[in-house]
Amino acid sequence: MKELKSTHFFLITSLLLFTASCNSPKPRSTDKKPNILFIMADDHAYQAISSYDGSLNQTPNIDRLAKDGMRFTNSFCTNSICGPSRAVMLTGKYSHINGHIDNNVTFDGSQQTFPKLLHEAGYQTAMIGKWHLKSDPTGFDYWNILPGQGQYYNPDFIENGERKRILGYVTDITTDIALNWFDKRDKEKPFCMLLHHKAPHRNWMPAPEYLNKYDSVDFPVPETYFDDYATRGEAERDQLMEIANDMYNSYDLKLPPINKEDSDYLEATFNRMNDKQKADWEKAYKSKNEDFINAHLTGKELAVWRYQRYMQDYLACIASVDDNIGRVLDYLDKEGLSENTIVVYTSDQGFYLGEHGWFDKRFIYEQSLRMPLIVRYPKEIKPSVNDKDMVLNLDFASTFLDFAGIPIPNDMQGRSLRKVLDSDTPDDWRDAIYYRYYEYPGPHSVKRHYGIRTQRYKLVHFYFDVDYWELFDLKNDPLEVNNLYNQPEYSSLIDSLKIKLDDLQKEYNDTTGDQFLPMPDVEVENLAKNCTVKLAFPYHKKYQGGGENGLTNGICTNEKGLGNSGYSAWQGFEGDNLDAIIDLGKITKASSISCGFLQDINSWIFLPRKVTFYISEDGKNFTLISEIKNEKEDNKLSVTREIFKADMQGQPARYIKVVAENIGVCPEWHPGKGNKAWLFADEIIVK
Ligand code: SGN
Ligand code: CA
Repeated sequence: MKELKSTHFFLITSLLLFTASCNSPKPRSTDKKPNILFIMADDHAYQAISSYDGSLNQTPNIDRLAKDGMRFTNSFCTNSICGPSRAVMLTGKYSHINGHIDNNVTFDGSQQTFPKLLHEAGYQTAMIGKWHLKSDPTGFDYWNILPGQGQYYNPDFIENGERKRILGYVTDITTDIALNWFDKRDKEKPFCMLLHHKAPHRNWMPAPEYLNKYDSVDFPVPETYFDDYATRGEAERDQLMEIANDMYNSYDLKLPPINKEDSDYLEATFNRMNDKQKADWEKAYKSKNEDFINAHLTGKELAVWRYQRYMQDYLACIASVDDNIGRVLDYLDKEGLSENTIVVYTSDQGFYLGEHGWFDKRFIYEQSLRMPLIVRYPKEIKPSVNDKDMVLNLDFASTFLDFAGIPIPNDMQGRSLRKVLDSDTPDDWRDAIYYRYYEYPGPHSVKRHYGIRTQRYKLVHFYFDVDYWELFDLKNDPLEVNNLYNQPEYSSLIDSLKIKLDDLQKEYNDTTGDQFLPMPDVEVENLAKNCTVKLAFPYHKKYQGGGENGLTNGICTNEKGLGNSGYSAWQGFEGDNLDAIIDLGKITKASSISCGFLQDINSWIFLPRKVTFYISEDGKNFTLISEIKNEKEDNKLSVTREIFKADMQGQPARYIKVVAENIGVCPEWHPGKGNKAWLFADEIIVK
């Protein structure tokens, strides 16, 4: 638009154009459409990129991009967790609009996404690496993705629907696949590639060549590592993401396992290595682990050691990411593609590297809210650091469409960054960002919250099972340890921030904040309530569904809540049948008996193959009263709850036996095929 500003004629024409199609991008019909290479790592903290902060590591290849492009320091996500952030990027819409509020949801791939719009406009589109949205990718000519979180060593990939295991290290393989696709692509068409690395996601397994890279480095311990969360609330105190307390010894810290849970966790990652890989791995950790064991560390020293080990592995994973970005940039140079390709480097969110004592993300605080963002496009972007404009992952979709000359749909909620990238930020650029996090109850137990961040302040409300606010002054308290919300002198500031928050919720249509709350469990009166239960196979201690007599405690899952209820009422059996005898206490003439079962295939939970009900007067001789086969055995419904019910016709009985047959192992078509399947039972109800 710059070249048009000089004459009245052009000014008027451009104004007319502007009013005719408010949201249309600047057409540059003479230009060749730019290619788009959207590189994303998983959980890559900006603290671990040397152009942001060189105190931890060096990332020379990511820095190459930063040197020639625009690097943002105020780039943020709207919901700091993997699946939701990716869904926001694809759709240009907030989680409450695109529906992907947390990692439990299956992405609705039928909705509008920027790859689909680019594809319709003649782009060749490819999605390679971590996807994590559960449904198959849509809008891509080619996709080759990791199932779920993916594995570091010898990962499985699903190539346009076909699953294969590939020998090697995930970051290298992901890059190989990308370069291979570049070679084979139709060179007449512009491309858009989403190149999404798994690394450096938990459990931070470095490549063989980097297993000892940081052994002799002593990383600076963050100032807030021993944060006591004073002035803040339950959410900060009750989270389960402390390096000192919540990491597994073997799985996370690569020490010898100390209990069964620890070794079970490790098995899934270690057992897929081949002999050579296992030998390299054991050799690399052996002597440093021995040193650790002999040192008998406790207390703060142990906490610091755990931080150091975390940093060594996490940063070693990033070393491979950086090398592989170098390979891709070299390829673009060699093929003459660098000039006409927009290269983006980002992460799905930020990550804690010991700040507040934490790993993981989820909170609205700076380290997990802020995403690294570097954009290189020599044709339009001058090398610079943008440390003022607040930009969002919500803006990516509109930005890509704008650069490609495709009209930006009115229902996208982000704004194109094109002018910002041209160092010509619109005067009405946002002065506050809106955030909401939902995944609670859930992994790491970070409570639900929403809030806003302005250039200087952050206002947060934690809700659902708590109700409190926080205010931080980022200028005077950049470490966010001093919650000012309850200090009277801030009350008028708080009022004005609440108005702003309210305005943003209206603007983004997030005005029914409780629509995604998990449904509370319900209480059901019945004859079996509070009766004792004897199980032939124990329930798994992770999913206790009320414990010992949980199947008769009267507490039932809410049918609308299902998997979203946090599994509080479900009792889980891993690979085993539910085989329960309940004692009604006296001979009773009941009319019916029922039990509810869950299917949640993404969590490897399947309905039973069949359920059999028996009755007995003495607890020894049981009579079969009903055998119910699962009519939907072959269904692939992602989440469903079925009640299996038998008619007792008033026959006298004191004991009732319920046997629900676990399908055993995950079926052929399932990503977990061959692994133990879960059976989840709800309440046994006798009426
Ligand atoms: C797994 C990890 C968590 C992580 C979530 C979400 N545990 O559950 O530490 O927070 O994924 O990560 S693990 O034991 O399986 O490694 S996300 O990237 O998908 O959002
Ligand atoms: Ca992530």
